[in-house]
Amino acid sequence: MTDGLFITFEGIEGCGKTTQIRLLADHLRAAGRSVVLTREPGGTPAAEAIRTILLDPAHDGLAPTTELLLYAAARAQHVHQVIRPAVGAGAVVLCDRFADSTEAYQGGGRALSQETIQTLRKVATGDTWPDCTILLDLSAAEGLSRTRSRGALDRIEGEPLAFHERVRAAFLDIAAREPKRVAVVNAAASVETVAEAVRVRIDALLREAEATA
Ligand code: Z5A
Repeated sequence: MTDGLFITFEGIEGCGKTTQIRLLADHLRAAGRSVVLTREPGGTPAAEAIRTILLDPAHDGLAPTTELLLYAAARAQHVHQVIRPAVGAGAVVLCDRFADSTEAYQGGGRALSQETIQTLRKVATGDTWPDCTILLDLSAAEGLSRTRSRGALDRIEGEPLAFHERVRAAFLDIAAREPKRVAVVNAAASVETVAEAVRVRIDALLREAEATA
């Protein structure tokens, strides 16, 4: 049994991750691949319970360090229970957000120390790391206008525009630092144009993985 692939989708809220991850899952399944679709925070019953705490606007007094620890705890369980076993069994794992979100939101948005964030990342993920990350890049104003038209905001969506602009800048910094892993896709384009850009990138990655297997 050869290992599968671990692919993450990242970006500010409203950038279209949920839409695109489903379209890619359909494309890969139609090509006969075994696909596991999952998300963070969440993906297991315990991690989904942590998600409820994290996104509940009633917890508006949550300290940034508490938030960071909860995201890390949810991730540790998710990696242990879902991601690592699925990749080991040969599946393509598509994950809506992963550790780059912590660097962008808790690092860029909340200004927590990079050293603490990276230390916790290693504790939570061990040697599990994405083979490829699709960064759906969109202006914070456009992303917020897409999500705000949906109605009630969660605890993080309710942060001001400047917070979301810092998050976007932090994502772009990661992409500049790791251009081989992170593909930046213009998320302001139509759903179909974005989906085609994602498919081209992932199909190339799968061909590459097969050639080296
Ligand atoms: N978070 C964190 O702080 N630290 C961490 O370590 C992790 C997460 C892992 C999770 O919320 C929150 O946790 C998130 C970051 C934080 N912050 N917030 N808020 P979530 O999972 O509930 O929310 P989200 O990840 O931000 O997703 P979202 O708001 O649901 O957006 P999306 O999945 O990226 O987009 P979408 O649902 O596919 O599309 C949004 C709308 O835009 C929808 O009406 C679509 O029809 C529309 N759309 C999609 N694509 C297009 C295009 N191309 N053109 C026009 N309209 C479009």
